[in-house]
Amino acid sequence: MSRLIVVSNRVNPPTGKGDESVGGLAMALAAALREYSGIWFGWSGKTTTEFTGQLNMQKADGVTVATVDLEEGDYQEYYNGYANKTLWPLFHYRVDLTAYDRSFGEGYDRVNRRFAQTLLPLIEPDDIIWVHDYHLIPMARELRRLGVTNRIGFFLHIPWPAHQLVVTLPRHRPLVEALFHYDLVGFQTEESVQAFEGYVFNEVGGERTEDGRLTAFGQVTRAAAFPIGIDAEDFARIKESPRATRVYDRLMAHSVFRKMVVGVDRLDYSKGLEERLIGFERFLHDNPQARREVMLLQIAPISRDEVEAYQDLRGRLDGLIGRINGAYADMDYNPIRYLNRSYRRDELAGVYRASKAALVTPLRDGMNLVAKEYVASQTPYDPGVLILSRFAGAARQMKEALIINPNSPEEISDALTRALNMDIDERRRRFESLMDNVTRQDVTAWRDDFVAQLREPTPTPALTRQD
Ligand code: ADQ
Repeated sequence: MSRLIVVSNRVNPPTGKGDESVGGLAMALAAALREYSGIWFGWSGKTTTEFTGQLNMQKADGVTVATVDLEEGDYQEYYNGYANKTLWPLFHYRVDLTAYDRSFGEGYDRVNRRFAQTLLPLIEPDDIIWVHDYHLIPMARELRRLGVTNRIGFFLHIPWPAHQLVVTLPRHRPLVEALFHYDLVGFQTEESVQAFEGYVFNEVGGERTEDGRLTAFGQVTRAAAFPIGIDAEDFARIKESPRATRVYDRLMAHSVFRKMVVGVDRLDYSKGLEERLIGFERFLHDNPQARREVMLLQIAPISRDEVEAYQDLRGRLDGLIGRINGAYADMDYNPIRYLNRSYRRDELAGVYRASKAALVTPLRDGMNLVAKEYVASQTPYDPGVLILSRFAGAARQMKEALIINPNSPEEISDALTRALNMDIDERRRRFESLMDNVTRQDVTAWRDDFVAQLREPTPTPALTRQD
């Protein structure tokens, strides 16, 4: 069988079987690479004064890892610049935060070119190549320029935005054209596929071929939705682990007579943290009896702290939480517990299980794995309730969650009231349906589906698989 080469900005393989510090996605990709004896290629996370193109090869838990260092200027323009100050905000509908500097785009293209040149000697004729996420959209074009004819697929982990947002980018055409160098382009949702097609048909006069593919720029590609999942089996195991149980017991001991609501997100403006806190404030305001009974545990590890918009958000959150706690706390009660740190997956499973409800309220999100992890951590006899934003890709599949508009404090407040008063039969019914989806569409199904379709020499028409 042909080898698989995974390309992503950061390379993060587990160090061993019981490594609970690594995310579920990294575990799933590492498992695929072990199965197909492949290579994981990307940035080392280190910068040097000058780019050397030197490959660092390592074996980590059965996976061959190949990394390259970046030049400091590359890192600023490609990573902090085009990826995180241009594409990330724009693709999350934040035109107000989008930087349109030309130098960022140049740095982005340069790094993709350098990645392609560094990867080239490792590619064998039968390998299939799977490129991940918005940092690396031009990778296939750069590899093709170097003569690579292998099958190359791309998966976008974040939303593809509406046509009118894409065209605010000064160089939107080359960016979209770059996607046509892939054999398969995967999105999280059917909505993203349609938005992409909307651009292709209306902006550049592209067309659908008879076999369901897309043609534009004199090229052909195939676009389809592959909703990502979590490693549900692994979560079923870790939620029973001694560490998860210890965390659960500790939280329950401190929350007698109190109901805990949880939020877990990277500290990012796309996650709707401010709106969530304002919704929780509204809930406390409207429900005096809840004031000593309900607390929100918000875990938000600091992310992309070199980018100003993230520093600003952090400052605003500190102020907002201070205000709410100042107004509603008592000598032995704090409504919001706020933690800027990371936890292991088994610890998070214990936290989720101890929470009567989860607030997953992004303003935009490709999928949102926390929603799925929360469900997978519940016990069938006393499950908690998931409150989920309609703007998370996950809302397309998780219809039995309480679906809300995160911009509305009233909807958040009402959903909390409903979740915390929901009878056990309704909670079980909703949980069973959600859990069924989380188990069926897990990360292994996602990965195997994508790889199988990428291998296929003659593509079949795009499938619609949202439910
Ligand atoms: P993210 O924006 O990072 O991912 P999400 O899908 O929620 O968002 O994944 C976050 C992951 O980080 C989860 O596995 C979560 O458990 C973990 N995490 C969050 N806070 C943590 C903490 N304090 N400690 C430890 N772990 C923590 C991007 C897209 C999403 C898409 C994923 C996968 O933005 O829309 O679902 O990729 O495709």
